[in-house]
Amino acid sequence: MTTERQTLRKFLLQEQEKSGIGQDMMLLLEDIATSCRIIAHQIRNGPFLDILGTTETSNVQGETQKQLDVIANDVFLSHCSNCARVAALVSEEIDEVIWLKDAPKKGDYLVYFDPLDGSSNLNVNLSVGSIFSVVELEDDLAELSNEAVLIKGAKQICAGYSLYGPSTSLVFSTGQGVNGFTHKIGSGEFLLTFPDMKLPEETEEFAINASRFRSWDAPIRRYVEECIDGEDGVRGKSFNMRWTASMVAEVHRILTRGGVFLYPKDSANAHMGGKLRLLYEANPMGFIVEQAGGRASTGTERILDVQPTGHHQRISVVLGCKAEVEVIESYFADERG
Ligand code: AHM
Ligand code: MG
Repeated sequence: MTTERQTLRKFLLQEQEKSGIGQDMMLLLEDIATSCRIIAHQIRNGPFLDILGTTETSNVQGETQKQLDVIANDVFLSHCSNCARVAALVSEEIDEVIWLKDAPKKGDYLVYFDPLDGSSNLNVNLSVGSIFSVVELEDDLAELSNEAVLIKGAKQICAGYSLYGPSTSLVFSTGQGVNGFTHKIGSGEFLLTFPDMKLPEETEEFAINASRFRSWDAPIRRYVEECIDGEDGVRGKSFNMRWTASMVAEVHRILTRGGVFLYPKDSANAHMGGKLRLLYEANPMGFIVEQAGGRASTGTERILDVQPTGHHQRISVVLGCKAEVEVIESYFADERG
């Protein structure tokens, strides 16, 4: 027996009545959903189209680009440019801010995105995702500058991700909780399958790349060692561990069954500020996690309160179940004395 599920369009129309999300945001979200459907299709057919390999080029981060990184970026750029209210786009794959308007006005949108996160998973047929974030300009802009897009995550009006796993999920928040949709193959539609996603307060599962152990700061070592000590240690309970090398897959798992995800700044990546990018990875995921009742921190402060200093800035990330993130923050506080 199949249950009749709400379509994305119907959900957005209801949201428009309930919480007043505007017509432009609806159109933008539908264009993002279209982008994700196209990217999912390309990934699924990647081996036949011979597009799972790398390109000759590097992105601004100095990372080799996969062919699908470039394809996904082009799809996001063309579809997000449809909405007349979008003033600028910031992509992980493009060095400069892309301005679509000469004289952006108060209320125009800035859209930040990582078109294909975790793309090292492509050749091994594991999950990857796309991440997006939207803020509104607070004033008319007198001139176009990179500084104009350096807006705190707390100002996001919408954020979300698409997970290209066994099925394609679209999860987003416009500031009224978090809802998850699944693309129904053959129908062209995203249907509401995970309404009002919520994180439990506590967890016994953590996710971290443990091969970086020797580079971690003391609070992170302490936290992981205490988890591994299990029932005999100070935490007094057994912990499970997962690492998918795809932040979107980690966050989706945490939204589904709880957990905590850590990609901290450590002695090996400190010169860059960490690994994950603030504007199109940490901020949108932080917004989603908070909207689902969790917490997102650098270890020492709320991610959404960090004033960005660069549009490709990296940052330390600890996010997930509230009580567990607070434990980690308390270890950083102990370290500061
Ligand atoms: P990317 O944007 O270049 O794909 O990098 C981000 C990804 C995250 O999805 C994931 O959590 C992390 O990098 C994995 O890093 P590692 O290679 O240390 O496992
Ligand atoms: Mg990424």
